[in-house]
Amino acid sequence: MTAFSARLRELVERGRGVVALTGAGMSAESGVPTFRGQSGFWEDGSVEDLATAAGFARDPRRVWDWYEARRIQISRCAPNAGHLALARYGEMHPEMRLVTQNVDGLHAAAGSGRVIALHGDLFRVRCTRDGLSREDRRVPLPEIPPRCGCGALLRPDVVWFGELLPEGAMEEATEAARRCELFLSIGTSAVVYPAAALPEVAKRRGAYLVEINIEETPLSPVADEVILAPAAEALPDLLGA
Ligand code: BJW
Repeated sequence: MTAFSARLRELVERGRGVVALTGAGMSAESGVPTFRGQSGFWEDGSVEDLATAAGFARDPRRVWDWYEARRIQISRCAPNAGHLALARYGEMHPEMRLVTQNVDGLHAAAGSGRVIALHGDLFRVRCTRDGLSREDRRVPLPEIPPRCGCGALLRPDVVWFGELLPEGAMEEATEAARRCELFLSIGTSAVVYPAAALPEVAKRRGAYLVEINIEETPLSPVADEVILAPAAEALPDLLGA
C-alpha cells in the first residue's frame, strides 16, 4: 500500500478541481514501452528520424514501419489498474480534467470520457495533401506507407517535434491547470514542452502538485509530494477507485 499525506487524501476526497496529466509511464504496466530511459523507444537516439516531419519526409517507409509496429503492439494492450482508477474517479468527480500526452487510446478504452489528448492519436491518419484526419484502426494496415484516396501519402495523426499541438487542446489544458486545486503529474519525464509547462502553471496558481513516477524527474524538486511508485499501483490506492 502506497503512503500519502493527509493533505493529499483530503484534496482527493474533496475532488474539486483535480487535473491529471499522464505520460508514457502511465501505460508501462499495460506493456507499452516508454520513450526515454532503459528499454525506451529512443534509447538508440532515433528520435530525429522517427518523430519529426523532416524524418518523415526523408524516409516515410521507415517512420511508418515504426508506427505500424507500435499500432500492432498497442492493439494487443489493455488498460491497467491505473487507467481504470482514473476513469472511475472521473465518473465520481466529473469536474476532473484528464490530460494525456499518450497516443495509445488506453484512457478511452478504460472508460474515461473526455480526454484532452495533447499529442494526437496513433489510430488516426492524416492526409499530407489536405491535412484532413480520420480514424483508422485497421491492424495491420493494408499498405505501408499508406496512401489516401487522393493518392497522397498519409501520416500518423500525432504531434512530432517542432509541430503545433491540436487546436484548442493546450488552451483547454492550461485553463484547467490554472483553476485546479490538485495537479497530478503521472508517469511523465516532464521534459517535453509545452505539456511540461502545465504542472508549473498549476503550481504558480497555488495548486498542490503531486508527482507519481518510478523515479525522480526535473519536476520532483518543485512538487509538493513525490510518490515513487508505479502508476498502476499508486492510483488505485490514492483514488480509492
Ligand atoms: C513510470 C512507470 C510506471 C516508467 N509508473 N511512471 C520550450 C523549452 C524547450 C524546448 C521546447 C520548448 N517548447 C517547445 C520545445 C521543443 C519541443 C520540446 O519540448 N523539446 C524538449 C524535448 C527539449 N517541443 C515540441 O516540439 C512540441 N511542439 C511545440 O512546442 O510547438 C510549438 C513550436 C513549434 C515550432 C517551433 C517552436 C515551437 C511538440 C512536442 C511533441 C512530442 N511528441 C512526442 C511523440 C508523439 C507521437 C508518438 O507517440 O509517436 O510525444 S515525443 C514523446 O515525448 C511523446 C510523448 O508524449 C512525449 C513525452 O514523453 P513522456 O510521456 O514523458 O514519456 P518518457 O518516456 O519521456 O517518460 C516516461 C516516464 O514514465 C519516465 O519518467 C519514467 O520514469 C516513468 N515511468 N514506468 C509510473 N510504471
